[in-house]
Amino acid sequence: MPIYDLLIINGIVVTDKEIGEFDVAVKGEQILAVEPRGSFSTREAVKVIDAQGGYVMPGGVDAHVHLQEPPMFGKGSTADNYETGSRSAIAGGTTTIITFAPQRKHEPSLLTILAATHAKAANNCFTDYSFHLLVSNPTPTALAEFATLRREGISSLKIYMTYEALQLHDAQILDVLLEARKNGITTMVHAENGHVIEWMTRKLEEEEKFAPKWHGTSHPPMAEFEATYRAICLSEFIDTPILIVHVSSPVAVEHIRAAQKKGLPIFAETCPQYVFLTAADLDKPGFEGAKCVCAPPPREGVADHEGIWEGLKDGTFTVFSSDHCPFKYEDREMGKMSSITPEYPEGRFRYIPNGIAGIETRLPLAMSAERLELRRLVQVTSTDAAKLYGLYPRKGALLPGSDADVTVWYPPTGKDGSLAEFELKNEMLHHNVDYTPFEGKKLKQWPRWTILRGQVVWDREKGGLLGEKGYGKFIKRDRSCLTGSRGLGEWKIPE
Ligand code: DUC
Ligand code: ZN
Repeated sequence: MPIYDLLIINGIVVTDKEIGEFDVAVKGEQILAVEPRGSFSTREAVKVIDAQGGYVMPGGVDAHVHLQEPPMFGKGSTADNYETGSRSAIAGGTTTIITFAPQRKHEPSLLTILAATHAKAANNCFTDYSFHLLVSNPTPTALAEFATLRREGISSLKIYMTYEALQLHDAQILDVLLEARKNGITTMVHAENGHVIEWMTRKLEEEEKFAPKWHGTSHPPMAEFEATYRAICLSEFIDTPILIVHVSSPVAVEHIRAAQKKGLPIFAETCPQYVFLTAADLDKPGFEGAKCVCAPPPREGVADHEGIWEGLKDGTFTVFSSDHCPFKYEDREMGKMSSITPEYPEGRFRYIPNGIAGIETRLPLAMSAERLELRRLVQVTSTDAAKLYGLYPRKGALLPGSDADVTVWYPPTGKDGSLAEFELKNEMLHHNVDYTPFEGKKLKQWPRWTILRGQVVWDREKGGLLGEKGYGKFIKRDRSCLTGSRGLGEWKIPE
């Protein structure tokens, strides 16, 4: 009777804390042990993966994913459903995703939304998954449901300071933060000032500026850093943790860093689009710039990217997520081209659905950039996402008893330890989108194998996608293990 169901040997194991020559033993769906190279007998294993010197990491955790959502960010609906989005994740080395269960302004109950989102995901996922509740209508009914959400394994929610369909005013934000605090829920905040964006959009339209590139102008860094600072102040007042999502501007990073230095529980996320795309990508010929319309928009250039990399290196950012929010380019009903009408043949940026695909390219881009020390890369792409959102140590770790979720990368091929470069093309990807905003980027890495709860679900050399739709399951989450109230807020909440 074999002792191990799977052995991963000859790899360089990288976790948030360690890097070294270790072998990984898996029994059933869990990690049994991680021991120095050569510790396990391959004759005692049902299956052996020889990593041949490649990196072996905890499977990616992508905590910012929009799938199968109705129109909310402009005209269109997201192109990926739970099947195609999670399929794409697996092929890019991500084994757990947290998507959004979106409440719209006319909907009173969050529990109804949660049930509807479960129905969309059930039996359709290639990855394990959970949901953040997206709260756009914090009525007394909705707020009273937070306690039940926690019992249902939901320990985070998201709110917006922009988008007409979703925007909360400050008193509503305080309502949400207070209830979140009482229930041990972490609040994610889309921090852009929606009134500034609407004012800018109106001014640009008065000057007949409708092309995609004006989307960037309509979302100035000021709209982001004002809202970021305001969100920090509201969080400090209620004394409860928040995470600022998809930070794009170094000035917003400065506000976050200063708040963290004060000891406030302010967490932050950034995404590949803010280190790999720039405003020039919005200014491509014709309507092409629409392919990179997302919010906040890609910023001016290298100096902005450097400010974001610095925050990733020094720990200001807790997570590096994709904000996968895919819209097809050519689709005139639901995609980017839905903003083109006979009256506006070159489109109208105000109606271009905001969002880009990136669930599959997040880890390969991060690995290929070689900008982050590898333990730090594991932290921001897996371990700290799991910690922040109450999945650790089941996810984001290679500890005995953790789920055996593993990504194995290619070993160096060159004599000097280098890797061959190749060009990213949309045809390599597994999403349901007709383009990638990162087309043509030079990559050096791609996951060789992805393993989810002990099963090889991606083998790039032999069969590609091996996982089955429906193997991915809902994971109940606990409260965050990174956040906690300092109990030092200006305003003490009556018990
Ligand atoms: N930004 C995007 O680009 N898409 C979805 C939502 C968001 O905030
Ligand atoms: Zn957002």
